[in-house]
Amino acid sequence: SKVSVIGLGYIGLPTAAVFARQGMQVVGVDVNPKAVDTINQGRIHIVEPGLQNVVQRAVQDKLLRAVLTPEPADAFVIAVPTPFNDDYTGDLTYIRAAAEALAPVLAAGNLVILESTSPVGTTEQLESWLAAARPDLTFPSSAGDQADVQLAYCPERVLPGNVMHELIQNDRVVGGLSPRASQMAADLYKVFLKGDCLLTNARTAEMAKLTENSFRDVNIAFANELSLICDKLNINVWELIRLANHHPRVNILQPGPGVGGHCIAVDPWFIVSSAPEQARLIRTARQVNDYKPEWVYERVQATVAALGNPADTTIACLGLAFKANIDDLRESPALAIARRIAAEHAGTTLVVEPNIEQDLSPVASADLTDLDEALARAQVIVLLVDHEPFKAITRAQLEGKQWVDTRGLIDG
Ligand code: SAJ
Repeated sequence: SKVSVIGLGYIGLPTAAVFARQGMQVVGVDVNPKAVDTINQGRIHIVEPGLQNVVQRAVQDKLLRAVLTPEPADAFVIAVPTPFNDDYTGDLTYIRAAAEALAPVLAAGNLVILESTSPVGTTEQLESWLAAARPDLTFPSSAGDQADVQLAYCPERVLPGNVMHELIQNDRVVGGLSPRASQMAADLYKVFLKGDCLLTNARTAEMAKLTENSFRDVNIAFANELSLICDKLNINVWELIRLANHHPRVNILQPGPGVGGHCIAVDPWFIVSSAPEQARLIRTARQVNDYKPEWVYERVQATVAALGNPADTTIACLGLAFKANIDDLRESPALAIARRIAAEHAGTTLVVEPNIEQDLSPVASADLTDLDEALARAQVIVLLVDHEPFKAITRAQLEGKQWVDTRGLIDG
């Protein structure tokens, strides 16, 4: 049977590739002609360890090809972005566009799976868009198990940087709009999945994805709030957390410069906007995490001011990515802090990001340089990301310098 994956990004492309690796015919669909061309040449347009080989092999074996518009298939997997609007509701533009593109090629017997992280109710919304475009077909909300086209919501849970492993090994929540849809979706994932498929309905599956990321956000907020409290009370937060975590039922996460990435900093808002009165803790956690970059910036400013001569002070920002050992800058608090420093600091700002090889610094008016040069030139070091090379920095190298350590690399 043939599967079509719509949206060939961080999730869609690896998913298409692992279906093809199992010998399935896979057609990937993306609106970006450059991505389509790159994939058809057996190459990839995103950074993810282990993906390149699998894509290359699948294209060579003629199991995977990419196209710009959908063609008929047995199953469709939608993995397009869901950004959020100014009012924190989910922006379903891309899902709607995918639905409108795929509706003309839908046929009786098809399964449509939504993987994009979405507000609760989106799979039902997707069904109504498809049903409006195809009045000749029946759908689960009216025809249940007997519907011509079945729909399910199946969130991905993979960790960027470890996608090729987690895609196969992680358990998956599979939520159909009918019991038959859940079963069909589970059968499809079993083609490559070693983890279990846990069957439920679509709304619960949608909420499960949002819940997992909100759980992490709330826990990181707890650590970030502790870092502010400890600063005020003159306690080393890293030591404090280490000690508290010796309790058999306590497991506090690590404070940082804030929460970045396109998932954890976004998904909790989908819960808050659909239940604003009830989601008080989840909203507050978002606010605590969103405030952290501001707090770090103020620390840097105070540190520079204390030295007395801002115009002659060089600041080095270490790390721009949203977390360790990746190149992803989306929603990165480190990038936001570095940009603000570069824009407002009267002296020189240097930035170091070992995972980005480019001549142009993503921070305007700051020089992208290497670690040794930054340590040699700067009087103030701002540690923003716990990249592997930064872990080797010693206190001796910081002799005579000031530093603001958001990740506990020196202070921890
Ligand atoms: N962070 C901290 N302190 C910590 C842990 C993380 O400050 O102790 C920060 C990171 O530096 C980063 C942010 O949180 O800025 C998020 O990083 P992350 O590693 O927690 O998560 P992501 O965004 O890379 O991936 C998450 C994962 N979700 C969970 O762990 C519940 C992943 O499994 C999801 O598939 C992914 O979101 C997604 O796509 O939704």
